[in-house]
Amino acid sequence: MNIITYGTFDTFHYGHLDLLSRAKSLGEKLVVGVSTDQFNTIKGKTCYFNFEKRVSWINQLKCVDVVLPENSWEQKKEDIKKYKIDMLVMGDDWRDKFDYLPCDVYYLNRTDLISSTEIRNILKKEV
Ligand code: C2G
Repeated sequence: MNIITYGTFDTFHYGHLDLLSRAKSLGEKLVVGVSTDQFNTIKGKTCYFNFEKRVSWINQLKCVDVVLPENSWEQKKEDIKKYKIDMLVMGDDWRDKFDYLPCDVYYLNRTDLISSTEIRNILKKEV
């Protein structure tokens, strides 16, 4: 099974890693779309680290097979076709949001007590 997931992965942390490793365990190949800085602006998200840095972390992960830029909400359908995706996996903060897509969609429990927002706030205080 080919799995896909998407994320910003700012201040990469164990919540992201547990999501990605659980997603990979559901199939043979894991494709990860990393939100570009421009797309994060559309998402209304500000990042502490830029796209190049965030992609570099994901590229180093053993559980990840393909990394691609996420430029828009709409590209998921093309990605699913291009990479012959069987299942989209997301954390359950996205529950029901992607059920319209032409593949299985599976929402995994988010990891508690850790978030990029909290880490960013700590980093900002340190400056
Ligand atoms: N996540 C998690 N546990 C956390 C934090 C995040 O399981 N403590 C999961 C999220 O549910 C998501 C993935 O890790 O599935 C990436 O989280 P973000 O980097 O916050 O991604 P987001 O900004 O939600 O972007 O088109 C989809 C969007 O690009 C998702």
